[in-house]
Amino acid sequence: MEKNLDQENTIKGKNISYTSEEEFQHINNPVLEPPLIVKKYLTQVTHYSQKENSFFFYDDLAAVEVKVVSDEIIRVRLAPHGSFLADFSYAVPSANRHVAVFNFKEDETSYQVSTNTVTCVINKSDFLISFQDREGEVYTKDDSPMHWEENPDFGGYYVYCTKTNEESETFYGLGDKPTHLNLRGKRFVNWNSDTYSFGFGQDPLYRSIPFYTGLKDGNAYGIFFDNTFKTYFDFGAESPNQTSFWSEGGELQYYYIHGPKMIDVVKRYHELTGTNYLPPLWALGYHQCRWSYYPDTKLESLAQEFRSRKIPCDALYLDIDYMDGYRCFTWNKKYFPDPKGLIKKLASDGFKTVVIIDPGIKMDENYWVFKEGKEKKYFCRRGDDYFMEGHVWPGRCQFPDFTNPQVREWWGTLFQGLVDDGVAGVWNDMNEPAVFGRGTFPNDVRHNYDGYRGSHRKAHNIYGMQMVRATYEGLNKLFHKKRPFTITRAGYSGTQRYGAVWTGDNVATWEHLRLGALQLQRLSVSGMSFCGTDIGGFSGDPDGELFSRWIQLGVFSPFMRAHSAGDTGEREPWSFGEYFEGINRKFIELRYKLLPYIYSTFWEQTRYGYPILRPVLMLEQDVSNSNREEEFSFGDKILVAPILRQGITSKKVYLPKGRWYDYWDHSAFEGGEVHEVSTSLETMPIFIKEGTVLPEAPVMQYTNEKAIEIMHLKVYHTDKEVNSFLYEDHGDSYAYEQQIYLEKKFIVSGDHGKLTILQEVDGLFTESYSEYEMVFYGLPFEAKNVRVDGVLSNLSVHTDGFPKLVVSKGFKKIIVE
Ligand code: MIG
Repeated sequence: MEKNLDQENTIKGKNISYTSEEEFQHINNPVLEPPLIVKKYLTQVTHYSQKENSFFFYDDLAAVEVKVVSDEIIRVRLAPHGSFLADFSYAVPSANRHVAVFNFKEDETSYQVSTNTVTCVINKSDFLISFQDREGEVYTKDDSPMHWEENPDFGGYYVYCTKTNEESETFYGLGDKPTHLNLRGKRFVNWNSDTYSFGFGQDPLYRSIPFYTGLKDGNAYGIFFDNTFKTYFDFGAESPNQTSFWSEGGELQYYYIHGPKMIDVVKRYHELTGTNYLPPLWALGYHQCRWSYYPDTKLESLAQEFRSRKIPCDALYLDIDYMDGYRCFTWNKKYFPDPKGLIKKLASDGFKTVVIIDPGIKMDENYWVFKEGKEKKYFCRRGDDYFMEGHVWPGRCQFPDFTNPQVREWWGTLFQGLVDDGVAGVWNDMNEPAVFGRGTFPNDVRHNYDGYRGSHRKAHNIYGMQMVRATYEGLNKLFHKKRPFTITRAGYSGTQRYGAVWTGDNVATWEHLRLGALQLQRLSVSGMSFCGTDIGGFSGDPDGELFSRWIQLGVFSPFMRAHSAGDTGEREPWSFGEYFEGINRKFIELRYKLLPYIYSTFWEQTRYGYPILRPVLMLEQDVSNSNREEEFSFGDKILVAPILRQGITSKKVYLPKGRWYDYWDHSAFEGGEVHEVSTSLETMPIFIKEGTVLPEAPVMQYTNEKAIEIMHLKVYHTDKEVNSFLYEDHGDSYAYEQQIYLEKKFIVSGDHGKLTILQEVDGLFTESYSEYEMVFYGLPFEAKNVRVDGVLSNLSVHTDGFPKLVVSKGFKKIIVE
C-alpha cells in the first residue's frame, strides 16, 4: 500500500506530526499556520467495539461502523473524527432495516462480520474492507482505505471510497444516465438538473440514484451510496483498476448488497428503499398529454376524437396553462370556466384528468397559497435569512421547503380544491428544483431536512422527492380509499414509493428513441420501475414512422404517455394519417389486452420488489450479454426488441436460452442464439417465454369500461416446469391490503405428449368472469384428450386454429394429451 500522508503536515518546510499535540504545544508562536488540509486515509485498526448488530472499528482518528442490516445487506459508515452523523435517511425508512443473524470473528490479520450469506472482512493492518460469499469468493474489495478531506468552507468532509475494478468487471444502474447500459470506463455526477433536450452521454440529468450493480465473474453485488450531496461515481475512468465513489459532503455511508443474481441485488435494494406503490389500473393505460391542451372545449373534442376513432385512452393531462397566471392550485377561468363540469364530463367518457404542479409559488399578496406559505414561514430562505426568490413560469416565486414535514403536510392539503374538482392524478414538474437563468437554488439556501437541517448542498437532490412525497401523501389522504397517481421529474433513491417518473424533455429523434429504451431499462434496474419517456419526443417533430415505433416502445414502457412541447405539430395517435393511425391503434389496443399481465407485473414489483424491465443480461447473467441493449423483458414472460432505427424491416434478436414463442404467429424459437426477425412497421418483435400462461383482457376503450366476461389465457408449451402469475383486484382501492385480491399461480409442465396446468389461488377478491378461455400454443402433439380436475372435457378450435378450452376459473388441474 502506498504511504499515507495524512499524519504528516508540512509547516514551513518542516514535517510536523499532526496528531502529536505535544509538538503543537511546544511551539511558542500560536499564529503558526494551521495544518494544511490534505486527504486523509484510514490507517490501521487499533481496536473495535460492538453494539447489537453494529461493529465499530477505530484507528487513531476515525471510526468505521459495519452494521448487519439483513442476511444479504451490510452497511458501512465512516466517521472521520470518530463521531457519526445522525442516522437519518430519506431513502431508507428505518423500518426497512432488519436485524439478522450474524457472527463475529477475529484472527491475526482481520475482523470478520458475517451473516448466513456474506462476510465483511476488515483488514487490521490497512483497514481495507472486502465482501465475500460463504465460499470465500470476493465480490468487491477496497483498493485503498476509505478517505476524506476536510471542507473548510462548509464544514464536514469530502468523503471517498475506492474499490478495485477487475478487468472483466462491468457496472449497471445509476438511474437515468443517458448512455450505454454498461457504465464501465465512465464517470458520473449526481446533481438533479433540468436538462431540456439533453443529449447522449449528458450528465447529470433530472435524478440522483447513487446505486449501482457490479458484475464480476458472473457474480453480482450492489453498492448503494446513501448520500444526498453532490455525489460522483467513477467506474475505471480515471484509473482502469479502480471504481470510486465520493461526495462533496455528508457521510461516507454505503450499503453492500449481495447477489449473486443481478435481479436479487435489485430486489434487495428495493427491500431497503421501498418498492413502487401499486398504481391504480387506469394509470397503466394509454395517456395523452401536451403542453398544453386548452381551453376546455379542446379537451372535450380530444376526448371525443379518441372515442370516435376507437383508440383506447385512460387519461388526459393539463399542463401549466390550466392555471391562473401559473399559480398552483388555481384555474384559468377564461379557458376553464367550469373545471368540475369538464372533469365530470371527461370522466363520464372514461377519462381521468391529471394536472401538472410546480414548486414555484408566485409572490402575489392576493394569492392565498403565497399568503399562507408566507404567514406560516414555509418558504425556503437563504443563508442570511433572505427568501429564496427566483423566476419560473409564474414570474418571481418563492419555494416551499418540502424537507419540512409541516410543509409537506400543508402542501398535501392544498390539493383539496383540485380533488373536489375531480382531478385523479398529479404531475410534479420543475422539482430539481429548476429556476430560470441560474438553473437551481444557490447552495446557501437552508432546509429543515426533517429536523436534521442542512443547506441546499445537502437537500438539493432530495427536494424533488420530498415534493412528490408531499403530493402523494396529501392525495392519499384526500382520496380516502382510492389510490392516487403521481409522476415526478426529479427524484432520489426511494422516490419510487411516491411516484412514477418520466425521463424529461427528450427530442423527437431516432437517437432519443434508443436513449429512451436505455434509460427505461436503467431506471428499472436502479429501483425505479414505474418509468416512461415522452412518447414521440418532447421537442421537435417526429414523422409517422418514428411516432409509431415510439408507441410500440410505449406499449412496453411501464408508464405509457405521449407528450410534446407546444411549438410542435399535433401529436395524437391519428395526427400522422390513416396508415399510422391504424398501427398506433393496434399497439395501444395491445397495451390494453396485456393489462392483466402488466398489472400482475406491477404487483410483482410492489409486493416482491422485482424490476419491471430487465435487460437481457439480467435474464441471462453472462458478460457476453452486457452490450445487448435493444431487447429486454417486460416482467418475467415477455421479451421485446423494439425497433429503434429508421426504415428497419428486420432485426437481429438475441433470445436467452430456452424456448420462446413469437407473439404474433406463435411459432417457436430456440434461445441461446440470434434470430433474424422480420418486422414491418405494422409489427414488432415480441416473444413469450415457454411455459407461460399469458392472461389477456378484451380490448376496452379505457380500463374498467366493462366487466371482463371471460379471461383469455394463452398457454405456451414447455417440457420444463414454469410458474406464471395473475394478479387481480378492484383496480383502484386499498381493499387489496385486506386480502381482497387474487394472486393466481399457474404451474405449467409438459413433455412431448402431455401438458399439465395447475392453478393455485390466494386471496379473497371475486372476479367479474366465471370462465377462462384457454388456447394452447406449441403443443408438440395433437391434442385429443383434456381432463379438467379428472373430468373429460372438450377441446375446440380457436379462431387462430389452435386448440382451445373453455374452463371454469376455479379449476385446479388440467391435463392435455
Ligand atoms: O419549463 O410545463 O419537462 O414536460 O410540458 C418547461 C411545461 C416546464 C417541463 C416538463 C415538460 C412540461 C413543461 N415543463
